[in-house]
Amino acid sequence: MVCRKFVMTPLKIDRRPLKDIFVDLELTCPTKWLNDFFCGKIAKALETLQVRAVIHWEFELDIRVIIPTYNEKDNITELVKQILALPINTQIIVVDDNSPDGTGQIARQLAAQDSRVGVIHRAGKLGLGTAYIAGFKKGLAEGADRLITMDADFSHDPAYIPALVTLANYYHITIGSRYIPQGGVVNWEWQRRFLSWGANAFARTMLGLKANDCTAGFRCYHREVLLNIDLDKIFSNGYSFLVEMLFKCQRQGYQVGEIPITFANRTHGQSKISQREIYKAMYTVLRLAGTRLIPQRRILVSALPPLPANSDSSKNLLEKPASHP
Ligand SMILES: Nc1nc2c(ncn2[C@@H]2O[C@H](COP(=O)(O)OP(=O)(O)O)[C@@H](O)[C@H]2O)c(=O)[nH]1
Ligand SMILES: [Mg+2]
Repeated sequence: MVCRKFVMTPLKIDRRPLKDIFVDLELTCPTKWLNDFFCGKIAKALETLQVRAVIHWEFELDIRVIIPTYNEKDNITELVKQILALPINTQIIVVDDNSPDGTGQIARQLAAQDSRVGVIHRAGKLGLGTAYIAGFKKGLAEGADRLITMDADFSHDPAYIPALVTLANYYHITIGSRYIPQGGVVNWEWQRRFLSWGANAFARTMLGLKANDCTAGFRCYHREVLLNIDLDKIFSNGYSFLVEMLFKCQRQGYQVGEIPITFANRTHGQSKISQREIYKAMYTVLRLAGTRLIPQRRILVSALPPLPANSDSSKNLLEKPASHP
């Protein structure tokens, strides 16, 4: 962990104001705990000298990318490589459900080679929703500030991750969206396009969701969001988890932002979405629609700055990343 700024101002001794002193220190400590400890000790020492100090410190964000996998042996190695090569510092949590094709063993080897990779091995195929929850719990326990979810099959291009994280400075949840201008889908047959579009329209209408792509699995959540949503009370264990999460986040008052992405159909392996998952998702939407009648107890959510209009940062978010085809 890097404590990049250590600023003290204003500085007064015995009520006589000194000139403002700004101290800019580069403190590098391996953990937040050590940082807190040292900064606390310095603050105490200043107090004894009757020096009043305002101390700000800034941490590099701890970003975790959670990748649920089931039979992704042809994708996982390259995906992990591309994520670790991004210009932002990220760690990875692979959640494998004992994939028969050996994805779990490959992930274990990747973790042995690089400490930024972690793996959760589960006994069998327990569903996409519970895989996300397992990844969230591990990431939160390890102190993650931003938790990103994405598919293992390159439908979600890792090159979009920096933009998702930047947009998260202004929103509690950010989504890589297919259904906003400049977003889209390539190489999907019309049936799958229709299914995705229909599921999205159904969920948005029935649940009053404001996001344009409510079924997207490419997301970045603030730590606060996942701490305040009771993950153990999420009903869906499969694909409809994504809709349920978004519904709960919106009801709590969290702000959702979207960046456009081009979603490419997988070239290796097969989709795991089944007819059963589709029926389960429809049931989830209807069940959640019923709960809209029950008033929601609002919690206090953190205030975030508005996205600067027409700034370089907002323009960059809309531009396709260089590595994207
Ligand atoms: N751990 C785990 N991962 C799953 C499960 N079902 C799907 N996945 C993973 O979830 C992601 C999305 O699944 P995918 O089959 O690509 O769905 P599609 O994009 O909707 O066709 C992929 O990375 C899958 O390997 C599951 O039951 N357990
Ligand atoms: Mg996929």
